[in-house]
Amino acid sequence: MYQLYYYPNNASLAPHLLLHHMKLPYDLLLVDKKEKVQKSADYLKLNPAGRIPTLVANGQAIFESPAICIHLCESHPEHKLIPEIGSPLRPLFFQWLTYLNNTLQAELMVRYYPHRHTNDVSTIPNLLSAQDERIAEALSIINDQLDGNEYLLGANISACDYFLFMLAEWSLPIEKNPMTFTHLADYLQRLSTNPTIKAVSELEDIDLSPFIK
Ligand SMILES: N[C@@H](CCC(=O)N[C@@H](CS)C(=O)NCC(=O)O)C(=O)O
Repeated sequence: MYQLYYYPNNASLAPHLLLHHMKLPYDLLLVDKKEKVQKSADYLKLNPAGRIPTLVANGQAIFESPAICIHLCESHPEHKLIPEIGSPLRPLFFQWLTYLNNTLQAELMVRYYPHRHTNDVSTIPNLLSAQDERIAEALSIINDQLDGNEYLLGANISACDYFLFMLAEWSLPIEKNPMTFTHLADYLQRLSTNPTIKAVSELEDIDLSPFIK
């Protein structure tokens, strides 16, 4: 039994998708971000970073969304959401998951929390437009990878695709959003018919209509 501390459409979405895809037993525990519960003393005991998500696996708390995803994939290899050791796709899995988390997600975080990245609020509009360019650059690299590939690693779905779906959803408000890139748009339209993405989006009240061309 797992416990996922989550908030709808937050960084908990990728782990939630994996738990659902693998049909694992889990409790979803809402961290009320509006009430800043992620900064409460009890939550900080689980996750000293005060961020969402946290997964409790066999009584052990784990934070950082990609680490949670890797742990779930490795604990349940029969679901093949991570290539096996020795497969040439395995380093590509780590490459893309890290790129998604360390580049695209990091740029999105600055866009969503711009006030944490400047001492002068008058610069926030400039920060946002610079971020939109940086996000579009990352989306363009991902779009190239999807040219001729059904999924990020090729023919088969992996945890990287669920992670990318989460970040693509967050990127929708920007001008050069994922649906303006040919291969990404085809891919996201395909992903929006994935049974796990449909079910979890319904649970988290995520609108899939922007992904339908
Ligand atoms: N690198 C972390 C980022 C987690 C993160 O920043 N989560 C956001 C929600 S998407 C959050 O908790 N924000 C509330 C806050 O920063 O106070 C991860 O991937 O788990």
